[in-house]
Amino acid sequence: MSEDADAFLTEPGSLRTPWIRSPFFDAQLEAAAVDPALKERTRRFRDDGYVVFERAVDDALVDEIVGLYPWLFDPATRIDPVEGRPPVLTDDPRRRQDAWVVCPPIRALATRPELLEFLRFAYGRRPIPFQTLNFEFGTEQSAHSDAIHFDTLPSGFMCGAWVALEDMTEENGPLVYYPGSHLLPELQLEHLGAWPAGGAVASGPSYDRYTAYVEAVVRAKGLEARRLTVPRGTILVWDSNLLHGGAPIAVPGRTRMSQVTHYYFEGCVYYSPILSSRPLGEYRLKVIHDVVTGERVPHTLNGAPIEAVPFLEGRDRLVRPGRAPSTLDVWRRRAFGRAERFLRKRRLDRLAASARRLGGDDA
Ligand SMILES: O=C(O)CCC(=O)C(=O)O
Repeated sequence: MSEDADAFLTEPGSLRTPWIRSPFFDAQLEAAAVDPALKERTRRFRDDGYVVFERAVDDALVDEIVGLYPWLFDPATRIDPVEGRPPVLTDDPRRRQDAWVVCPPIRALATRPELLEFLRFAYGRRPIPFQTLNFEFGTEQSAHSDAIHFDTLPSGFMCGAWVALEDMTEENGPLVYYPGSHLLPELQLEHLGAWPAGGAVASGPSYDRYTAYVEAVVRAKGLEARRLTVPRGTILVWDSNLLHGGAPIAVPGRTRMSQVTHYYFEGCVYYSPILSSRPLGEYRLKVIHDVVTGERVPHTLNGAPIEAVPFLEGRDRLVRPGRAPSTLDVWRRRAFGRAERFLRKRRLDRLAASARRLGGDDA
């Protein structure tokens, strides 16, 4: 066997996919010298698309976060921007985005070392918590997967962790999730025959088409919906492609305090599929900050630098640094390319080779 083939079989990082999605995962997991409970949990995460850590968060931390809620959700609260950090978004009355910037306990929950260690093991790369969402009430959101909002190049390096900040019951609109749905094809707009909208918000005809698809696929595959009725302090981690949403609030006015953290992984390009066109190579890149360090995270492809060239409607095209051709370059290449083909047809090979060189292609 070649050394390269051997490396694919035995070294988890050889294939640049999340480890849990690698075809070599089972044998490599078997060989890993780690706690059997961690192995079992990781295998279940791969098979089911989610894993639950019951009562994993200490009461004191949950109390601290809940203690912030009256201030955080008071419509009169104004939060000043913090230099070099994302803004805390308060415009949606039902949720607070990136409150980690000003609330240390929310940041502590998003960066729990045990969770980061689990994710590092399952994905084979360092996790980067990049967004927190705090909810006071159930979202009643329709089923969706995070993969339509957040993906990476290479794909799949994303997941979410949902934390109950109070007991979850049938009354307060618990989280709904569909075990195994992460194995459905990972959709991009081209699969729906749709084009990305301009602007930064994932709503409009493309999103409607996406939710119609989800409704249909749940019915066609007979996917079972489970409700997460669990005690406070419980965490559910979902694979980016797991379908989930919020159940209706059965008793109006009942709170359902929860926190979601979204994680990317290092060494990727981070983008929003619903606002991008992958076949055209146009990406709506995400500006992300690592909640652990507070620093901006650069886009790289497996660690190699990538440059974004602004294109249309907030989308960028990606190039390796220094390799973005100017318009003049493109014209030159085209003209000499034509000349090369013309000369080759007439068997003027030496002249054709010169045309190729002058076109900027030495290979
Ligand atoms: O909390 C919920 O009901 C759903 C949250 C959610 O879908 C998300 O944050 O991606």
